[in-house]
Amino acid sequence: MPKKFVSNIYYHSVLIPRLQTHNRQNRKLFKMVYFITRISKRFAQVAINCSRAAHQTALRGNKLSPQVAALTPKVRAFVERSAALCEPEHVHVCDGSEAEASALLQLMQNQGTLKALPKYDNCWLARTDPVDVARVESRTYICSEHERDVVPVARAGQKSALGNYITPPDYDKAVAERFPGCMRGRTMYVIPFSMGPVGSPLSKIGVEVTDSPYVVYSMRVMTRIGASVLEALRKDEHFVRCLHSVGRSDSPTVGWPCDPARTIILHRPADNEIVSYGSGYGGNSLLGKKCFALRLGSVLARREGWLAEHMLIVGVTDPKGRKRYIAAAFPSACGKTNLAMMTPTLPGYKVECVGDDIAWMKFDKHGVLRAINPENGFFGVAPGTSSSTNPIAMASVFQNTVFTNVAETNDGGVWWEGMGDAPEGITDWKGKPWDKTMKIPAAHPNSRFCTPASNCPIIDGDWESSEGVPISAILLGGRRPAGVPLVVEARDWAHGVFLGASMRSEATAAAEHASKVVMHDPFAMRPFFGYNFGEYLRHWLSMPQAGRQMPKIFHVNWFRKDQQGKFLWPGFGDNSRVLDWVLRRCAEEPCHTETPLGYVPKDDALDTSNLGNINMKELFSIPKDFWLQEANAIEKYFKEEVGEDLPNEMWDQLMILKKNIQKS
Ligand code: GTP
Ligand code: SPV
Ligand code: MN
Repeated sequence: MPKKFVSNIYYHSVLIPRLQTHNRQNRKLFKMVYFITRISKRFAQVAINCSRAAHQTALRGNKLSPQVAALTPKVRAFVERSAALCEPEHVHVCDGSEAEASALLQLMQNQGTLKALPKYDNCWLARTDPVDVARVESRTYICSEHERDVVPVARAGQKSALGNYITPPDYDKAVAERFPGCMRGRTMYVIPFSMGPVGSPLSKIGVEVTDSPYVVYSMRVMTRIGASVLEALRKDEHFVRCLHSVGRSDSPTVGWPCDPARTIILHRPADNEIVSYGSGYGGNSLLGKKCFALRLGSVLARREGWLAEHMLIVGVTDPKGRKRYIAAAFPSACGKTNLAMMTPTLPGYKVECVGDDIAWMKFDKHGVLRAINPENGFFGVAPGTSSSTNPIAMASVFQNTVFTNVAETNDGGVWWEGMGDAPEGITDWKGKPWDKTMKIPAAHPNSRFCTPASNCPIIDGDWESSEGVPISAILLGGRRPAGVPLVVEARDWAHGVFLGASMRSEATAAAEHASKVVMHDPFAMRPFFGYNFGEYLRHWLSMPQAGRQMPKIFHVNWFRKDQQGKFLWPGFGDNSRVLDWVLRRCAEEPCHTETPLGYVPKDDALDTSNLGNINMKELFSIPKDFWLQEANAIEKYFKEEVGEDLPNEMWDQLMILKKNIQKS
């Protein structure tokens, strides 16, 4: 069956033959002229421009496929411009149908991008080029007229830890150096996608053009794509333009073309534009996720008075049947997916999942903070996921899932570190035979599953509600092996914003950082700010307004270790014990006590029944020396990275912290 659709996509529903002929003629002309370039570089540039202009002319008028011609004017203009620039062989507008999905799967198997995992139902394994395995923060840029729009004044003209600025001319140059002709011989897919349920007032639309069928297939899992989105665009043609190419390198990996040496990820918020070249993996290429939902999203959110955050959303029902929703910001690979799908160990508790990575939140007219998950699937870290740590994820991922860079078993299944005992006959993520005596991991630490949210057995009944779910509490947290207590409640909103601003966490494999250093990662947004962090804090500080019910803010740390390097807290399902305390605090139960850092559970207020021996004293200790150093590190960070752009409230909070520690 798929063959028919493959041919449909690749030979019929594309640019009409006349255009192809035109292309060939253009190319001959281009080649001829290129020969002459040896004589004059300048002459060549003129020729390239002519060739491109001819291509553009060919793409205009009635020479396009009916699919492209049927697009709304702005989408069509974007597609035409992208095609003229990238010179694909074909253009295919995605309708999101099952037939299209089957055709993509067939094509990717033929090309060696995917292989079937016969042990499961409609599951697939992709192996990337071994250098294209994580987000590349060092090559991710935000463009604006003024540097200060993007990074705080303290780092003007220098490298900032809070974002990379690129000037408009350099942005244009980066595009011009990479994109012309980059899709030759390939199909350019046009993916109309909605972040959030199609039609929700909180949702936003994007159109991604890409030459990667893997990206198309992943986008149909992670977002809502296709005909319904095109329909929505007929009513309102606002959309974010997303241009993506895996690029071309001199020695492409079979099945995984990419161009790591020239990879670049660009954002121009003022023009609602994202451009990504050279990588096919994760946040680099699934442009709805970090690029749109967070970097552009944070800019839109500030403009329109809402919040676009790197947060999971869960519904928690207590034994009395009271349900509240919690949002939580943890840096990449620090436990969002796990908390979002948690199986509580506390009897009578129920957790339901709304989202595991991104929250778009807005106060409604009753003053309630409402959140939607703009995504439609989970792009979750595989290693460490097991039936003991995250049985819900394990129940979700063995159908309709694409696994990338996990290890393969000889019965057509998958394996990763932490899943359980390694069976015999494993092939590692690079496709090499592997056994447990080897010192290298079988699955890449940032290997992932890409699975539809609807697979999740505990998906919340309101997860697609168009008004969003009401948020009672916001958790912030990171990997802090030392010094930071299990849970601390902020004394008030400004203190909560300070807890977010001063967050730090051990580096993880989700980005290209080499070691496990503890890095500042304010609000878990460090790699995802779309604008000046000082302004971001000001935006958060502006949230409390008359008539609004402000959520309580907490800082949590599941990762504190003892002297022997063992986790002091069992984590995972036992984090429900912390949620229990959080919910009781939301109900204003006086189960807290004051410390220099904020409120913590008073003696015995944290339910540790049946947990065995937990060193609560160490888990909640606030070592004076550590905190003096921490406060100094925060001060240094604020001064060196933010400077004058830091709101005064944050300096005030730092002074309170210092004073409290000194007194302790
Ligand atoms: P991204 O998808 O990169 O944003 O990551 P994430 O924040 O969703 O992290 P995820 O839930 O996938 O967890 C990442 C790693 O942290 C996995 O190896 C988990 O097993 C581990 N982890 C999650 N929760 C806990 C916990 O409560 N305690 C401990 N010790 N480890 C945890
Ligand atoms: C993260 O790094 O936070 C991820 C993976 O969720 S990626 O989509 O690659 O950004
Ligand atoms: Mn996750």
